[in-house]
Amino acid sequence: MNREQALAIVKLHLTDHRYIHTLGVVETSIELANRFGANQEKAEIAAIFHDYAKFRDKEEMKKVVQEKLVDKSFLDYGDELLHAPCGAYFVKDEVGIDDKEILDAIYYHTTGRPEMTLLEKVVFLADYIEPGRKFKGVDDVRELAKVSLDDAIIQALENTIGFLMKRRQRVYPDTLATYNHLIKQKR
Ligand code: DGI
Ligand code: FE
Ligand code: FE
Ligand code: FE
Repeated sequence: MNREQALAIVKLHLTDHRYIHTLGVVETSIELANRFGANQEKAEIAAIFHDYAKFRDKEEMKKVVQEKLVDKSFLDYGDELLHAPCGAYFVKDEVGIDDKEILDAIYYHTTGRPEMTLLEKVVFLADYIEPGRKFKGVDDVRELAKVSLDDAIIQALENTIGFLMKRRQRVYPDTLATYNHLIKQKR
């Protein structure tokens, strides 16, 4: 599957706004892959499909977690998390991609996980800093991303965890574990 075919598939599943976000994630993933030595072709495909399930029916996704996925913990931390693991499932099942590294980059793009692969880190960070993102603090993360993948991800996680806590939302345990893991590695 080439880039155009992949983009045509994903476009059918997204709003215009989310499709433009996806194009930004693709561009930034390629840039980060080249800067930090990840596989550029895999980064591109993972980025194209990372939000494939963003607009899927929530009940359908909960059913997928219950019936098809090993880790059920996604059900307990807010519906926003579902599109990442379910996206990986649908991209395999419906699009036929079965490269484990690409599927994992989709699966973990929202929460991260300790011991993220280089490809997972690239897509996770690109999702946060692509040019269309306007979050408070995103420019600091963009600056860090010029130098260190891990430092940029630590800052992105700090921002996201703080954002969730300010709103009294639950923080997914692996999001915190990712943060702890990266901090520990620095010392
Ligand atoms: O899908 P995108 O909007 O491009 O970005 P994303 O996949 O990073 O999803 C962002 C959403 O996920 C946002 O509403 C915050 C939420 N989120 C991220 N980490 C966590 C989280 N929600 C919970 N409950 N816990 C988390 O650790
Ligand atoms: Fe997402
Ligand atoms: Fe994200
Ligand atoms: Fe995204």
